[in-house]
Amino acid sequence: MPYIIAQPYDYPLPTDSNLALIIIDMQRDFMELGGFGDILGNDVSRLQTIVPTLKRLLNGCRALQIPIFHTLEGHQADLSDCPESKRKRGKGELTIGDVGPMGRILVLGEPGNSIIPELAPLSGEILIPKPGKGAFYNTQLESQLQARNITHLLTTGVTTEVCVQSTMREANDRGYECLLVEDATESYFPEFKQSTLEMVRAQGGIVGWTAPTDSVLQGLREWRDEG
Ligand code: TIU
Repeated sequence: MPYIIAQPYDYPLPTDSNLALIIIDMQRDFMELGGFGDILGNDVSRLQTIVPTLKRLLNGCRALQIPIFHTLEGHQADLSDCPESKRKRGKGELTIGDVGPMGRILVLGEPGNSIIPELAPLSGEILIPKPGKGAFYNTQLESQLQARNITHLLTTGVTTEVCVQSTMREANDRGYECLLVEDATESYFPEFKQSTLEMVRAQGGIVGWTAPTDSVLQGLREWRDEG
């Protein structure tokens, strides 16, 4: 039985279904000054630290022909999919839909609302725009996973305790086997990242597993060699 060395115990890889890499919201809005993350009052520079590791994981998965999903948090131009509660929240002068240095904040199609160039999707990879924190809410994600018989998700991206954790919890409730890649996710708050890793794998893996990129790539290569 192929597996990834992980916590709280080895993560079994699928034998008659598929696995995907899902990269959550690696978009300029969260990574750069003037975006949504910045206007919420966060130090966006922290998130840059995972880019080389996530790129290595992405390239490794591409080489192994693992399906890749990218998500992008953003709203329709008329904000019809943005609850007033979300728009009102935050402490900056600007809010969702207002014009900032990278265009309208958190609006689909605006310059800031794009995946950072280092991790830009290639053709054949699936981009899921999402209005919420969890990637299953009001999106095509579940039907796209089902169409590919995907049961296992490697989750990565930003921010660990917000969109990444929300997505893992949504996935877990839908029966997906989720592994959070420890050094391919980051938060504006180091203590929240650490707590999230612990929350996910506590109680015998109540939400799923965690493992570093090196362990993930090693397990995936062995799995592909055996398969
Ligand atoms: N604010 C924050 O930490 N995150 C978000 O608003 N979205 C995501 O996590 N993608």
